[in-house]
Amino acid sequence: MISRRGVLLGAGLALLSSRAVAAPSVASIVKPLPASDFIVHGTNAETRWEALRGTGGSLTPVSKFFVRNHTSTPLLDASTWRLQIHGSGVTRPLSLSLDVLRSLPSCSVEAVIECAGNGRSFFASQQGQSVSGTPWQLGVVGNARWRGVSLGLLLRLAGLRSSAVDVLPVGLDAEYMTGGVNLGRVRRPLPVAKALDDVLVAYEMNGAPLPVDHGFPARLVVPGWVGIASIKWLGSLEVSTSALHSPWDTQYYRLLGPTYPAEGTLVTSQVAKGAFELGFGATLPAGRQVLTGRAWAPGGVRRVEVSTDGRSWRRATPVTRGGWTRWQIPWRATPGSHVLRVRVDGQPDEVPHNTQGYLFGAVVKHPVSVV
Ligand SMILES: Nc1nc2c(c(=O)[nH]1)N[C@H]1C(S)=C(S)[C@@H](COP(=O)(O)O)O[C@H]1N2
Ligand SMILES: [Mo]
Repeated sequence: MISRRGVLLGAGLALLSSRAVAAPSVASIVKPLPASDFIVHGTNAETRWEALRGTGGSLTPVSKFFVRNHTSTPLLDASTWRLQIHGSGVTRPLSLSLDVLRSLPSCSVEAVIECAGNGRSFFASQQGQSVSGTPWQLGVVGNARWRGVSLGLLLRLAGLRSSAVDVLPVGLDAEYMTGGVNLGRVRRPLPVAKALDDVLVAYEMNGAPLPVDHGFPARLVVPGWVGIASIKWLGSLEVSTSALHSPWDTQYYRLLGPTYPAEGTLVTSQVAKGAFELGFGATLPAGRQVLTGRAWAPGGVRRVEVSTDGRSWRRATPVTRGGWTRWQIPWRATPGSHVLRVRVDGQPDEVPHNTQGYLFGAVVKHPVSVV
């Protein structure tokens, strides 16, 4: 006999699955994730490069910006939200409301945020190496204009001690469970030297309040560093006169492998990369055309070269500069299969293996067919 409860449950599941078809978003991410713009991996969504081809300017529109969530986007109440700055490294602990944060002198920066695992799938497909983690292609990177308050200013307002060494930003999303272990809130120490350099506590993205999936009401933006440094849904900053640690600097974000020291090398800066505004395996019409793409490197891009014949390289022309460089190059495409490559600031053909597949900085082979 089927119980009433069972029937209700069945009806509920049917409703859920029809909703899932109608709304192309995953539960952990709030914004829509149309298949034309994103490839969804679990709680995360990577941007399709071909979806950026038609966009103007150099910024990634919020609607196409990748989302990397360890758990789910939390819906925080801006009226009760506070940013706590505390710890042995400050003399005047602060608790700042969003209104107070917004009333402080602001600055804006155009900067790329990129996941340390961007390009991870190419360790396997190009180098035959197995790595753990989400097999991203090249789409966990985006460029936005961020507005907020300089972290250096906030630390000085809190009475930063000259003996302070580390800042630990903590996110207000749920605690992260993996393999049955609770690693606690997403957090990752940042050296005071970087915190005082160019880091922002951002409350705006591309001229509008920070969207919920990208850290509303405020997040860190740590230019040039791996995405995990840019903690979203920022709740507190512990400032300490002794070194701080979390699983995000002791267990993750270390380069471990045959060419690295036994304890691994901590991942901080990103590496130069480039991508075509084309899908992998895209079909293009034969004849004269213009290939377009983008290039990015922590200190800015110096040289973008493209190969369309598997042998020679030609310089691409920069079109816009900023957090990243949009570039273009003409190509006379002949029918058949081709491998396109873009090389930024002399990227190598291969990179040393690391077990967690971070910083894939080698030139990526991009197959296309021309008809
Ligand atoms: N609180 C919190 N901050 C976080 C994360 C997270 O899951 N929780 N993910 C980090 C990682 S790994 C990356 S790559 C970037 C992604 O930023 P985005 O989702 O705005 O693109 O946020 C970082 N900040
Ligand atoms: Mo990331």
